Amino acid sequence: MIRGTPYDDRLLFDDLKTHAISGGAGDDQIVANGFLSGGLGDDTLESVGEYTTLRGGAGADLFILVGSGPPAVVVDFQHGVDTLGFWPGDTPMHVRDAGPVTLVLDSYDAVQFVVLGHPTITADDFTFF
Ligand SMILES: [Ca+2]
Repeated sequence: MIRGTPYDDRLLFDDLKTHAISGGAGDDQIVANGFLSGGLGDDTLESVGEYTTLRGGAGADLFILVGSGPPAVVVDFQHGVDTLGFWPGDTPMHVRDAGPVTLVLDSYDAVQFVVLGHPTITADDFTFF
């Protein structure tokens, strides 16, 4: 487990290995593959690999999916508080399934983004850079 400090940390890993990272307190930026946890603060969690699990924790967190392939899973999205972010050039996505607890966004046949535990997601929950 890689742990951040109580301050604003930038934890960047582009090696595609599976990391377990906790940002701790502060407004952290975590870019990696694996199990990413923002903790307290307004964090940015960016998935760079496959099967990444993103947990923002408390605060207004930004979840970013990069690339394609098996899905990134957001486990604690808070409607009206957190944001789902996309970079230009990301493959167009559409909603495959929007059940009471799960939103699945995919492109073609590949699920890209799974959001668990949301009561409602609207256009205001997305940002496009
Ligand atoms: Ca947080």
